[in-house]
Amino acid sequence: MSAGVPEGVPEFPPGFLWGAATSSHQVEGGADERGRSVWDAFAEEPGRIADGSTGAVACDHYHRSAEDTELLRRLGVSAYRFSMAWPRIVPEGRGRVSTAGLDFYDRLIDGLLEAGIEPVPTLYHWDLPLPLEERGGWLARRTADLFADYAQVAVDRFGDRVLRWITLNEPFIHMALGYAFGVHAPGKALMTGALPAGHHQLLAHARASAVLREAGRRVLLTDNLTPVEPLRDEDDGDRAAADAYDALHNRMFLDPILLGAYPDLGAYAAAGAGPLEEAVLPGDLDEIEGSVDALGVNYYNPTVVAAPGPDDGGLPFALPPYTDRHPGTPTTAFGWPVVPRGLYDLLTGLRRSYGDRLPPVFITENGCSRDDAPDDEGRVADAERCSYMDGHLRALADAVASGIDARGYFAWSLMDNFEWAEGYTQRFGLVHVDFDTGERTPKDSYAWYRAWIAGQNRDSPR
Ligand code: IFM
Repeated sequence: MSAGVPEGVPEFPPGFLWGAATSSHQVEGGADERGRSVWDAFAEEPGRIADGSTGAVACDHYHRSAEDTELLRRLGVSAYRFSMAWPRIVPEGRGRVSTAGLDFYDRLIDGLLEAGIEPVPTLYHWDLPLPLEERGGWLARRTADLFADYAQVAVDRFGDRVLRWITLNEPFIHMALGYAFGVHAPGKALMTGALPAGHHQLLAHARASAVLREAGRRVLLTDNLTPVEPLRDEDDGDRAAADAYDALHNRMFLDPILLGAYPDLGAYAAAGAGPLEEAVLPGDLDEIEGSVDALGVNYYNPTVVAAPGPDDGGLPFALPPYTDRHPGTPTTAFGWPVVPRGLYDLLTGLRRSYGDRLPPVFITENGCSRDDAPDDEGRVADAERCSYMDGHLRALADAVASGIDARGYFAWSLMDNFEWAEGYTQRFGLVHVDFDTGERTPKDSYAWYRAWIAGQNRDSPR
């Protein structure tokens, strides 16, 4: 597919938000002008990041936010999802507030509003202030209260201009990769001992939600969700493993909010699921239930699950390549399967599971990585990304046509950035970033998305 105007663009509901997303640690840089986070310390440990890089400079968005706002304005988006760095606003994680940090987000928000773009901040996208990690991080219940204090600081300062707030980004991925498997910061490999880090994030979300609602703001939690299927439909072991995986990845972070209870994690008992029961205190689930006004959904791919083998560390599942069940499925540079229909399956599956309890949804991330580089004329021809977005947006349109109340879509990402443990080796941007010079080059997908948005109704946001 070329970067021309997409054909037959389906109409989305009036007021649907068209956006792009980033996160603080992945784009901001300006590390000397904020407190240290877990990711600073983690990336400095040899061998943690694929290319040995850090997020100290990243896209230097901290010093180039006006230029990036202009890129968003020219893209034609109606909303921008970014995250606030907790260590930039509250450098030690509690106590002293940084005026310079607040001023930075003031400038960003005001610039966005002047450009006619709704700011949609995420309060926490994995960059925990390092002093809090040294006191237990998300394994410590107290972190939930400190997060609510930080939410109060943010809403006091920005609540007059920001309506929609996302509390946390992808608590499952943060728990699993950061605390269970140790491949993300803070690098702990506790296996099921990580479960309290999930519960404390949900508690933090609920307490911050109460603060934001008290200020009359709307609250989202963004989950990374994946439709799950067994490797072999007829195999009882694979089906049980798929259920166990679904309970952990999806339902552990949805059921408490939408149903007021954790799913059955009995399959994890052999691996030791007890820590979760110990972490959940009376009253916690009452606080968590109903704590969102809308759900943020990050969708990248479906997951195929098989019965575990002896090398699966006592966990009740194994994760074979998606292509073991669906040979020939194309993959991104990351190796993730490209399955646009999975977005439709995911959203309609959520409605089947939660019925009327499913709130409106915003797709808060969707995108693909690719080995992008400018050609001799300086053009970045990323036809696969255009095709990826086209397929996913059409699947989303089908979901909307089937009755799903979807109210926005945010492309991940506005620009290439620090892709966590992969460093700068995985490029997800609509805009190419030269990490030596900081130079931004809009890719073909940027023009493609601009054309797609231009074909849509741009009523004021709901
Ligand atoms: O870059 C990440 C983002 O920080 C969280 N969701 C998935 C993206 C791609 O891996």
